[in-house]
Amino acid sequence: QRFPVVVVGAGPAGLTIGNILRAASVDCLVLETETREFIEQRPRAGVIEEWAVRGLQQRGLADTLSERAQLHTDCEFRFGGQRFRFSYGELTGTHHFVYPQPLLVTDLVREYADVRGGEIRFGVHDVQLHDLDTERPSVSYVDAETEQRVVVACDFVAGCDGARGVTRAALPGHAHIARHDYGIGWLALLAEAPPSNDCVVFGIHPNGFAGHMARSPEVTRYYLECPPGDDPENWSHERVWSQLRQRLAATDAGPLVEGRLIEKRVLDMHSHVVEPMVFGRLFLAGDAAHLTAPIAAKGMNLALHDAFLLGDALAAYLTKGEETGLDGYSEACLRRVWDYQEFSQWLSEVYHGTSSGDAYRAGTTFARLRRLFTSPTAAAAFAEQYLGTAPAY
Ligand code: RFL
Repeated sequence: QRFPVVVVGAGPAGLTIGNILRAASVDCLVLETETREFIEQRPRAGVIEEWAVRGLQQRGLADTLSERAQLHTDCEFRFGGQRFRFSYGELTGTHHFVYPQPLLVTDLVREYADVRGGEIRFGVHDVQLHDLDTERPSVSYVDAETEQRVVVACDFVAGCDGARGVTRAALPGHAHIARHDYGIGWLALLAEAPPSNDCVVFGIHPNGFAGHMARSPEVTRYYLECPPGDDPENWSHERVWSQLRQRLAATDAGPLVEGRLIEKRVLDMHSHVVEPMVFGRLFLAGDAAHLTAPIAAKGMNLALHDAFLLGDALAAYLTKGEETGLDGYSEACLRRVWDYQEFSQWLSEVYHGTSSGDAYRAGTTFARLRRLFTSPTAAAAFAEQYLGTAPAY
């Protein structure tokens, strides 16, 4: 078998690249370890930045999203028992789109496999990359049905298999990986309950951070700061809702609408960045190259940014022999990656400073928060970073 491009991983990054290649009539093969049903239901992100939605629209990938996504223009900080609304939409004229990641993945798989006729293999295992530093790389995998190893020759490999995939491990030993561990855990919850507020809420409280994010009229995501590595079983239904009520309490705030917890998992907050994102014929994209702790809800947006650049660059090279996109790929991605990493680090201090037990950090956290609501310049800078600026290209 031979395909010009093998894409490893059918997440937002891999599927977007596959779709861009198919639109340019470039053949590619997507390999995915999970089943189609599984990836279409895996709950994760929900917040997509406006420039990313425009990028999907330009590539014909956002028809359903454009119809069904909710537009968000405000968020609310709660601290010191009070609520402070932050209208970033008014400040910037742009907004966030809330559209659950499994719906986006469902749309992208359908478009790739059912509409654009792209090849995809689900349930593969033991994916291995070969000869990446030659002009004739290949990828091999064990097929789900036949249990036979299949070798696919290709020109390029797009490594889009997420934070726990195998493509990053194919980098040579001297590859540079910068890591940051926040030393904090978040209990990520999905509640079968309508949202309790008309916008995202960030609760900054001595007991720890709490977050409220609408996902759909029936489902709401909540987060509770907890020790890293904590066992979700330590968090009973009663403890979760009592902590959410305490940490999100504020004068004039409505009651929380409680519901059954349908997801409860602990995420340890850490990030890493691979530099450069390219080795020979392997191009990494999305979480495979840079894991971004979900503090500022940036991961999927970065995955889409990489995918637009890599999809366009591969299509330009394979159809017209243009090399500039591939040559500049890593640098162009990393500029946004580091910008978003820095913002996540800044925001982490806002969320976690007061619960650190350190009176000095608590004092500076409140100073940052007050500045957002007293300095128009600080507010404008925050809004710009929170929404992510449109790419220059
Ligand atoms: P994905 O989505 O992890 O997809 C990788 C795919 O590769 C498959 N795979 C393999 N396939 C073949 N061979 C292998 N050896 C393989 N190993 C793995 C996997 O099964 C999977 O299908 O990576 P991608 O495409 O880079 O997309 C990244 C995003 O998924 C991620 O950054 C976001 O989910 C992060 N994130 C958020 N990002 C946002 O922009 N906004 C948010 O609101 C937001 N909320 C979140 C989040 C991540 C969360 N978790 C679970 C860490 C909330 C949570 C709780």
